[in-house]
Amino acid sequence: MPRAIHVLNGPNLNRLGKREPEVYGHTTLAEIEAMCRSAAGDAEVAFRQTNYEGQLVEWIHEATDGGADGIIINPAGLSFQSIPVLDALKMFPRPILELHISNIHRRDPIYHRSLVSTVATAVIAGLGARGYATAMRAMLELLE
Ligand code: DHK
Repeated sequence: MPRAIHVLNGPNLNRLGKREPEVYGHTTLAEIEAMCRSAAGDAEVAFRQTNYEGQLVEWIHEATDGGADGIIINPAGLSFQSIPVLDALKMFPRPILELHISNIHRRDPIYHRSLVSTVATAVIAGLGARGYATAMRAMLELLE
């Protein structure tokens, strides 16, 4: 059975490409989705983005109930203050890879303490947009 991997993106990531290019680069979210799908091989990929906390929670529930084999999540600004997202991820019993395009630990201290990192299997930060392809390859290895 091909694996099912859900790639979930939080607020403002729909603006990638023109949003603070000095921090996030020029790659758009559509280009990142294409990178994920190509790195996934025959694995099924659900690729989503929302600016709404509740929607992200519901997609995590869907991944939990729908039997996703793994979640790759860039919670963006929700990483640092969303207990609902944290609580939803606590109910997901399979690998979770947290991803940040920028190295959050080299940035303003408001970006240093991610709540999601307390439940993530691993964290990737600072590789730019290509971090998504790295996360996909890592997830496929974790699921072998
Ligand atoms: C994206 C955001 O929107 C910020 O709020 C995060 C993350 C960093 C990123 O690097 O992908 O803190």
